[in-house]
Amino acid sequence: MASTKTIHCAAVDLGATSGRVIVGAWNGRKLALTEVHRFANQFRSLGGHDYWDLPGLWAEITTGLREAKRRFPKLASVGVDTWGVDFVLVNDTGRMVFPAHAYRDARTQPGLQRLANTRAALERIYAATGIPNVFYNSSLQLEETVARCPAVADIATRCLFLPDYFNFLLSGRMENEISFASTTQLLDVHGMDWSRATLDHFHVPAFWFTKPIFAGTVLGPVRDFQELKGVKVVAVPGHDTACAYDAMPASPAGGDLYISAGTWSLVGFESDRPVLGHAALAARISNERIGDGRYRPLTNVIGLWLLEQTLKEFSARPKTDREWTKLIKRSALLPAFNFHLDVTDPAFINPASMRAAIDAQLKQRKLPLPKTPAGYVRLICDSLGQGHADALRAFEQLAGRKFQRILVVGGGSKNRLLCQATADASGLPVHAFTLEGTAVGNIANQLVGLKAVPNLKAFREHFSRQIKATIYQPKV
Ligand code: LFR
Repeated sequence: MASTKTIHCAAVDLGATSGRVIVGAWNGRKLALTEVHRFANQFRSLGGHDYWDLPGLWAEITTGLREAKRRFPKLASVGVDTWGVDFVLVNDTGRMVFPAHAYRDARTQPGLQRLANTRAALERIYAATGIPNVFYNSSLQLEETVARCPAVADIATRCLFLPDYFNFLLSGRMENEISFASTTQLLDVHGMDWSRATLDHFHVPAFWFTKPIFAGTVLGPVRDFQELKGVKVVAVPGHDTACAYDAMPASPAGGDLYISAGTWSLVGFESDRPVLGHAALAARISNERIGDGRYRPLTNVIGLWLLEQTLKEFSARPKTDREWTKLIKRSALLPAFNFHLDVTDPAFINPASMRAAIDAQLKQRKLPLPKTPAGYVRLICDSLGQGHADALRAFEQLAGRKFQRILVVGGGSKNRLLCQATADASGLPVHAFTLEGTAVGNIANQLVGLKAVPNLKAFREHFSRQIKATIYQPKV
């Protein structure tokens, strides 16, 4: 039975370039969102390494939660999600004993190469974890940390991934949550616990982890925070992409491919089974988990990072939504290039200049360079659309599925050039939902944890009725 009382839940949603605190008001049928706080996020370099500013993030989270409580005094709960893979090493009292590195730090490059060159190990690890060899994997990060700073194995007793760490600061409970655990390349793809063989391979101490909990677990009340007395901390899917997928107004019949389009484009679907084997490894399919332990096989396409980093270099870059729309309009009027960028180029991961990295690839391929910001936007959006379509084809072939629609949420849903390019390259209609999908999924899981909604399926049914898509039909 739907409750008639309105319930307020706060989603803390941290992305690599921005964070927000959004309050959802659920009246038993509809969800209304209010953004109460938004802030920029970035990693900073020190002595050649990249780090997150955790005290700064915590200050923003607490500011946002105070504001949430001030505006919604009956605030029932809070849930935290962040980008994947990054972690904090702590001791028994929860004290941070090692600085939190940012996943784009180049320290994992030697480990990445080593594994790439060891075919047998690579295949064994993929068979065990369902996660391909990607530069940001927590496995490679932890391997480097333990190898370069061996004393850490003595002083750290626990590895908390970022949402786990913020959940701990809020509730006092140290847990590892399953969706986030699945991004690490350390979880057993066939079970719900860590892969001992993989931990051993990377020399990562097994005692740093506990068996992951499922999303929806109520961790307890907020502690040490007078203003938030009585607010419950609910473990939501800690991985932002898992939250975004949970918000998808998917057809219950299946047949929808999902894209969470933000800093990265995460192209994937929901499944009861992982997609494994040689071809899946070659196609870089990541078998990440939904908060209930089921699978969301996905491919990570470089995403709007490419666009944001390129435009940063033009003084005339758009700053407001209106300026963005104008630039996209101008780009859409340009003739399409008769080539695409190779969006899998590792040079795009963290270059000093993205524009120079793009130009270098084009020069090397003896292709002409775009002349204006609009030209870069056109080339980037068309290339990302092609990257989305390539991922779709790999899934259709490897998972034996046929997709009927592509659902897009996240910042990229507002980019009509990107959505149209995706429709054209894939030959499928793209349904774009301009909503904070990640926050919606975060809140939906809190509602299930609080038993205000029986399950995510029921939430989706209500929510699908509430939102409208902009539909892009394929032109070619
Ligand atoms: C998106 C995301 C991706 C993950 C990447 C790195 O924000 O979480 O899913 O692959 O960031 O963690």
